[in-house]
Amino acid sequence: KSMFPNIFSFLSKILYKNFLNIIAKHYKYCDEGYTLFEDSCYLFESDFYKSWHEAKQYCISHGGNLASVHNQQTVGFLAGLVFVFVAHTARASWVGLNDIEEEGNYVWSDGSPNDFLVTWAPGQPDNWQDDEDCIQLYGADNNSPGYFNDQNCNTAYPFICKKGK
Ligand SMILES: [Ca+2]
Ligand SMILES: [Ca+2]
Repeated sequence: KSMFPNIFSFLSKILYKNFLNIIAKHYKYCDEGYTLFEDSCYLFESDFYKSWHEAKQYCISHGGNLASVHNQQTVGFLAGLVFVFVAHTARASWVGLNDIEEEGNYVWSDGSPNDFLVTWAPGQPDNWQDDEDCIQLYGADNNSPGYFNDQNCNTAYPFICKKGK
């Protein structure tokens, strides 16, 4: 038998593998359960609720962090259709914003810059009873869905994780 068909088969396998690698690099999808928005993947966890710190640990253990937000489009994404129809929750959900270290100095738990002024719900942040340092995004069960509120970090709520695609 001629050796050429074997060589051709060998080369085409290499080419095909390279081709798949190139495709995979250009069209990398989010992990299962995550939803792509802009260049990040978001997980809306509402099957179980966690305190802010536990939620943050959960997100970190899955390769991300609690969600940071850097533009209003992302707020719209988080608060809008996906929030209601993918997460199946109308409840407020933890994001990464907090002023645990210093009262009134809000930072994102993923270390990203605080370059976006979140739209606080009316009367928020109020640091109620001097004990609200973790931030949540209000859902549809609130008068101000899509707006932010400071809440007691130990309270269990749904939460939103974010990681790269
Ligand atoms: Ca506070
Ligand atoms: Ca509050």
